[in-house]
Amino acid sequence: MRPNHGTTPRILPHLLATLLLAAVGVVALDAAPEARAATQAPPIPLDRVIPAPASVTPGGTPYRITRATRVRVDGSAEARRVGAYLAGILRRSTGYPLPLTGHGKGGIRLRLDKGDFGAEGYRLDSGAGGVTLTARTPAGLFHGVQTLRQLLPPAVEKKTAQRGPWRIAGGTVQDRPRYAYRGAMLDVSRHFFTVAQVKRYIDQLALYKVNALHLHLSDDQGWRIAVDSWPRLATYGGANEVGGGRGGHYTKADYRRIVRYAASRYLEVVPEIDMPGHTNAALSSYAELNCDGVAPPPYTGTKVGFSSLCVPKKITYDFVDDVIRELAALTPGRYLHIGGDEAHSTSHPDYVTFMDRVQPVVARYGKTVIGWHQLTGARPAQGALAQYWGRDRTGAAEKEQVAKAARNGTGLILSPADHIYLDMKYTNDSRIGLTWAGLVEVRRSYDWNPGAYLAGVPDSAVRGVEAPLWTETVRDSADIEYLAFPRLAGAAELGWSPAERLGWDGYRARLAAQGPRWDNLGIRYYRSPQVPWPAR
Ligand code: NGO
Repeated sequence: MRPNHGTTPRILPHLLATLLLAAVGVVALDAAPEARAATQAPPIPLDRVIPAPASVTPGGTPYRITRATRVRVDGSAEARRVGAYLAGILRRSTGYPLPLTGHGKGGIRLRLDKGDFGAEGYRLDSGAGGVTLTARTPAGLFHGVQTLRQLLPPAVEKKTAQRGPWRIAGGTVQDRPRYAYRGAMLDVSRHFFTVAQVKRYIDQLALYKVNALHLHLSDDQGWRIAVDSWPRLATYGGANEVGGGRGGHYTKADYRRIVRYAASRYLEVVPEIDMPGHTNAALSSYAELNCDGVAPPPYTGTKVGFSSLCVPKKITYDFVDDVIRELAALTPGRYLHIGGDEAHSTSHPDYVTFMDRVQPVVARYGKTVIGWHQLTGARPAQGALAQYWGRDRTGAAEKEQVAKAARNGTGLILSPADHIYLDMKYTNDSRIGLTWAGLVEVRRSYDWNPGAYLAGVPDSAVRGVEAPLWTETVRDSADIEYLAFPRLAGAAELGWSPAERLGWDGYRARLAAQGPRWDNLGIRYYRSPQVPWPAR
């Protein structure tokens, strides 16, 4: 046996050589892309982002992420979580370690600052020395992170290590939303979607700075949320869906998981219990809720307007109180949506009575009412929001009723059905979707201005935009993605970007650039012929 001390000197040169080679290897690996980059396309321009940023000042040297880059976060634990989220995305696709640190110079920096950024705005500064995101809130940093993602090559969205170079164009983006409410609705009643499917959609919404997830939790076909004081709502009323499938419901723990996940992506969950119509699932679960005391059978078709809670009965309000109390307790968000659409089986006086009794219950449990715009035909409570779902050709009287309420202080969320109902077919050939509001191709879904959409509505009344996805024909995530993408991106831009940044020609080019990102994220989108998608 050789003495141990003799081994070291002989091995050292080898070790050194190996280390040197490795170092050279690393340098070579990193230098190659740089050489390529010099002769290749410049980095993605700062304004090729959806939603279009409020203001962009290009210029200066791009920043390049390398193996040595650190993600520096000074600020709260929450800001650090946003930094960790960004590093998590970048580590997978770059293969770089990207450690999270609190100090040092350069690199990718996330900082909180008291400046004038608004509740969700941010600034992105990029130059040879680093990229800095600055915001007043972690939500602002998070939205800035989404912009940063879109400024890196689409390969950044892959789950395994890809070749760079990872460059971000030089300059400054200053950005903040036009509207505070930028929502997407998912109807989990017509078809039920699991927590995992909802989380997947939340991640997709977050890409475009959507900040509200409205869950349509009850309808004729299914009751989807556990209510302890009325357990059959979920166990019996939740056991169906359109077409006769098994349905399902969220336990309170499930629902909390959704709320928590949404919050981690800076979305607020807006739960909806649709009343007094669209209530067959509840009426079939409890006979005593019916005026005649007879429970109707479960319903798995797609008709609307045939069910109503029994407005004169006292038990109706015990039921409403219990449901709203339990749901409000589960909901950290500000809003509780009470539906109110298509109450065709409720007389008008009953409808008004019902809304007069139910809106104060929402307030009592600390929430703000949202209702579909038919609520404006009753007496919207102080501070309530009405969600407009009419069409271009909705009658003048109905539009004026909504506009008048808006002038009297009711805020509006705009969801015009012939523009941003994501469940409308794109063309006659679309494999799923409805057509009652018309065929809605990508251009039609995008080409309208929320600020000028309803005549006679003061600017300040428009609180935002929401893209609803009703699910009569939607069964799984592939179906969700086919209808939501690309139209959802346009709805998000209408909610975020200032009016002067909107415009189909610019949008369509930016939209095309999203295609390869969606491919890398596994989003199965509709390749509309109206959009110049790059070849796959
Ligand atoms: C309408 C109706 C829903 C349907 C949807 C289908 C509203 C607010 N109520 O929108 O029950 O599912 O159309 O597009």
